[in-house]
This record gives sequence, C-alpha cells and structure tokens, in this order.
Amino acid sequence: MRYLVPNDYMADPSAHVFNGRLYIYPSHDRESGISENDSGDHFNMKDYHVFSMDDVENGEVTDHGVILDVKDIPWAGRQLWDSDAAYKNGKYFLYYSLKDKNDIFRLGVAVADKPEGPFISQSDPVRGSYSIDPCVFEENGQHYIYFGGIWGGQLQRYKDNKALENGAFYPADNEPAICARVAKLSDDMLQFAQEPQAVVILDENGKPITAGDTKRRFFEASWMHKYNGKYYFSYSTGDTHLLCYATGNNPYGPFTYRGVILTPVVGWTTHHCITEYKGKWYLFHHDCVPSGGKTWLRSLKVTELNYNSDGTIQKIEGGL
Ligand code: FUB
Repeated sequence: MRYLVPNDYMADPSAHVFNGRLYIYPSHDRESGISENDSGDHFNMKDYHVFSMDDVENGEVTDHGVILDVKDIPWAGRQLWDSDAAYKNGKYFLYYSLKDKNDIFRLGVAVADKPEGPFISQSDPVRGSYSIDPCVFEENGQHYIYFGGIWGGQLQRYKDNKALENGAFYPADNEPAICARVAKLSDDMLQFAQEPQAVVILDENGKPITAGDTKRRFFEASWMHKYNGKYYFSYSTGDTHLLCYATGNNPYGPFTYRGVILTPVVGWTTHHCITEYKGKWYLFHHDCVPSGGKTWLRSLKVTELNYNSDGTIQKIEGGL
C-alpha cells in the first residue's frame, strides 16, 4: 500500500497506461468551507491535475500541474467531480463530471495532444448526458462510456434517459435498483453514439439486485476492466461504503454480482479504478486517513490486487 500524493488531496483515481507510462486522473479535493450534506455540496472542486509514474510501487510520482480549470469551461456551474481519460487517433480525451449553470450534473469532454494536457474543453456538455462519474473502456477501437451516481449524483432524476418531471424516483426496497448507464462513444469521441443503456447487476439467482440490497446495489463510481476474457464491472455501494464487482460476457452486461473488492475505508466515499501495469494488477483508490477523517479531503492510494484461479478478486481490507 502506498499514498501517492502526500502533499495534496486527490480522490476518485482513473489510471491508464499511455506510451508505456502510467497516468492517474484524480479529482482534486480542497477545503471548500461548505458543510457536509447528502448532496455532496462540500465536494466543490475547481480543477484537475494529472500524475504519472513508471513504477507504481516505488517510482517517483510526477505532478504535471493543472490540466483543466473550471474557469475555462464555458458551460460550468460548479463542482468538478470524478473524471476519466482515453486515447484515440493521436488525441487524448478527458471526460469529466460537472454541474451546469442550472445545477444539473452533466458529462463534459476536453481534448489534448498529450496525456498530461493541457486539455481544452468542448463548449457544451455531451448531448443527452446526465449524472456523474464517467469511465471509458476501449475494446477493438470502440470506446464505451459508463456513468451514473445516485443521491448527489442525480441519477434518480432520470428514467429512460429523460429527466423526470416530478423530480426523482427511488424504487421500493424490493424493486430493481437504479442502474449505472453505458453507451458507445461516437467516432470523434465527443458524443454518445447510442442511447445510454442500463448496466444490470444480477444476484446469484439471476434476479436484478434490489434497491434495498444496499450492500450490493450500484451507487456510483463505475469502472470496467477485462481479465481473462471476462468483463468486470466494479462500483461503490455509497452509503454502505463498499467497492464491489460483478462479471459478464460483454461490455453491456448483464453482470452477475461476485463480491467485495475493498471493505470500508476511513471517510464516507469510496472510489477506485483497477489497472494493469508491468504485469501486475493494482487497485487505486482513496481514503481520509491523512486529513484526520475529513470526508471532503481524500488522499490517493494504491495497493496490489490479486485474482484467485477461478477469476474472483481477493478482498482487500480498507482499514476502517
Ligand atoms: O469526488 C466527488 C464524488 O465523490 C465522486 O464523483 C463520487 O464518485 C465520490 O467519490
């Protein structure tokens, strides 16, 4: 286990290997002075940095500085939340979560010539986008974007990709839980190429995980990776503070719940990515130990992740 950025507060890591080097795109936490609430108003972040290294366990971590600032995003309201990055045809794309001027979360895209930026934002959010926590997964040249988060992430305000007129809908405890979404990205990487679809997570009996099953249902923080031909959709259960995973046979699912990756950490949120580098798999995540438990001041961590021979992931203790 290693804290990667001991002199600043960084959270929600997305790690990718570009040109043989590992790059991490985190949220940049700050002391906003806003008191903690269930909508996450205290997470009032204003910019992103990117970090890189060539040795995850012992190597020097390079801070490439600010790669995108909220003041340079034409459609910005407030709160730069989780982001992810992707590469295609000589360009790097940063997908980010941000509230617009009407306080509605949307997904934005910024483009750069290098993985360390600087990134220039598009002047409008992705058409038809909503909610938070983009994660981009590439396979055979096709990119898929996963997204969504309930409570402060506003996913409960949408059904069939339309905003609900009466505000929000939370299913009853015995009804299927709200799902993350996935859509193909367009060839130019700037728009959805299809209507977002639900990422359904099934239990051991092939039934959708219910809303009342709070230790297994999706809350936020989607991540997709592939291991030994299987698709692993991993996510946070939010108010029960677990990182879990489910496996499937294609990028859309359905996925079958398989277990816990990380038990609760110090802090409220738990958010991660799983990335292979130089032959080892790593779980990048965050906790609030260095800030003394301040939930809005999170610190980036990495630990090795191991699989059992049947493809299940060995559970990691979060340390709470
Ligand atoms: O960093 C703000 C939000 O906290 C993220 O978007 C969520 O996933 C949670 O980690």
